Amino acid sequence: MRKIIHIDMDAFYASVEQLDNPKLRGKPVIVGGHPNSRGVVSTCSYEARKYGVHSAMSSSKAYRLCPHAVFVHGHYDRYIEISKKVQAIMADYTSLIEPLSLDEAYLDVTDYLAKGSSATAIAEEIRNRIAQELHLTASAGVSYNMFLAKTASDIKKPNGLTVIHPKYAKEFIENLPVERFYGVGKATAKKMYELNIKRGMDLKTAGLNFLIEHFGKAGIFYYDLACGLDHRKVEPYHIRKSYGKERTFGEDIYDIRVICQIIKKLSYSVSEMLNEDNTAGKTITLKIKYDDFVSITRSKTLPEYVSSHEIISNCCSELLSKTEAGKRKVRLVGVSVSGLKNERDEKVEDKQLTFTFSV
Ligand code: TTP
Ligand code: MG
Repeated sequence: MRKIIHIDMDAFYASVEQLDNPKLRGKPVIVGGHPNSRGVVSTCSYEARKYGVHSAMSSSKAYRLCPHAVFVHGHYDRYIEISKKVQAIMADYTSLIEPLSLDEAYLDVTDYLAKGSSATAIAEEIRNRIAQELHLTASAGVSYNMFLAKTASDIKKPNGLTVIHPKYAKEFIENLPVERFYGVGKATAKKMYELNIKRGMDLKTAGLNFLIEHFGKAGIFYYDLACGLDHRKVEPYHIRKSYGKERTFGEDIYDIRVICQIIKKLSYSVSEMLNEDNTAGKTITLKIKYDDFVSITRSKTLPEYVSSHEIISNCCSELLSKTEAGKRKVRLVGVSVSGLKNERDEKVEDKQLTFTFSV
């Protein structure tokens, strides 16, 4: 049986802000857009969570819920710096580390356990070192697969460790609400509830065929999870799927010429990113978010790999005509390139830099 650890830093961006500015410690801190901007909350300290503030909430709502909170803009370079230090600590225990974002990683320690040691002891040691060396806290989950380790790390947040022993996994999964299952988003959870599937045990009772019938291929995955099986491996090499950039406007835009200008700029940045990594892609995608927050994407796949900003930009302008931009107000435009070549060559360091910052 494998030994998997999932480590997730607590209120990561907000904790780094509190570390760097002692005046913020013990206070509700909100990292993200300014309260009277149209920005969103990236994250907030646990002191602010008591008021109901959470990630992805609009900053104006966060302000209404917690007017005495301190709003700060993110210091992204600093988060990257700390993230590297956290990963350096983890690297002392295994080379099988798969970072999911700046503040979160899976570790497979199966083949790295010293005699008499345990995955739990390693997880505890990593948490202690993060506390002592970096003055930050992390939560950890330990189990025999990735799904259970990640689910476990959330249970005693902040600053906690949870072990899901194989002996107790069956009972744990049976009682787990479907929305906590890996890959089950809001829409899928709603559909499951409509089918009277509320917990792990209901997924198992529904059976493989029923789940495939209603959820397609994903049904197989859900069924396996419900049976305590997750065959995913901790992959130290991240395969990057796309390069993209997007921009939200201060004011909703009608004028198609302005949107074309923005597309040009975004295409330029995306092209630069592709060239820096010496890669190119075949599929160009334009994303538009209208003023009612509905997002759509339009894509085109070219016969050749491209990285040129002109081609990307021209292609997006063409895709723009397939949207309702100009007839409806637009609040966000995004450009991305996927279907990349050299996909398998990318290293872990690249992954860290691709984590998008949602401020
Ligand atoms: P999370 O681990 O989801 O959140 P967290 O570390 O702030 O809090 P928790 O204690 O619950 O783990 O995300 C890690 C960082 O990623 C977070 O500090 C900020 C950033 N982030 C965003 O920028 N936007 C988002 O919507 C989310 C969820 C996270
Ligand atoms: Mg976190």
